Amino acid sequence: MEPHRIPSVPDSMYYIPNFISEEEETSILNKIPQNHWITLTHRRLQAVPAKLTATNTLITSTPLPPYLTSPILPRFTDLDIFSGAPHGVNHCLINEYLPGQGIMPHEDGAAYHPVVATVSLGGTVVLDVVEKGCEGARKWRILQEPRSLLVTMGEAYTETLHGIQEVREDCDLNAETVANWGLLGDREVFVASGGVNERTTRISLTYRDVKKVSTIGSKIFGRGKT
Ligand SMILES: O=C(O)CCC(=O)C(=O)O
Repeated sequence: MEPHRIPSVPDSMYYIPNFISEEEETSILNKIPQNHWITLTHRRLQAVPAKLTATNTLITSTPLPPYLTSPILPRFTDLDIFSGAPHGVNHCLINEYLPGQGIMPHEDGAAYHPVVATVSLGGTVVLDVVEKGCEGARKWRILQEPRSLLVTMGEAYTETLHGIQEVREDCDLNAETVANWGLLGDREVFVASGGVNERTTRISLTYRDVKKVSTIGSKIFGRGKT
């Protein structure tokens, strides 16, 4: 992963452009079930295989569906991304953002093993990362291109917040303002546009390992239904 490390951010964030191909991106987008969306005020989402409970437990007997695992999870294994996680990867949040939509700065927290891997589909977006707490905290901008992978772990996971501004354009994108500029797949797009990214619909797949897992509840619910 060393060649993919984003310089200047806390240890460790990694960016890999073209992690999946255009064909793989289209195939995943076509397989996302359209009747499972939960609509929030500023985006819509699907928690797969299930939402966590109030005690941050994943209650399920269903693994991630094949369209979310192949070809992505074997590539995580090749890169050793979740090698220290108790269950490997057992959860994926699918977020959809229309132009002008975003997500408030937040941390992913202790419910998960402290590694998150995000695959971007569709549009390009800037993820804002900010040090927790103190005034005058350091900030970074991470540009996420379609089909890219962003991995956050270690201090970057525990000591920073991340969010996406609710704007229709990301502006002022250049080598000085974008932390992963040198790692981008196609910088020329942003040079040609004068440093502007016009937002289009973006879907992100955020893969994690939920620490607390139970299959008991789902077995009881399953039996109850039959
Ligand atoms: O869409 C993204 O890249 C960020 C998603 C996110 O922050 C989250 O799922 O917690």
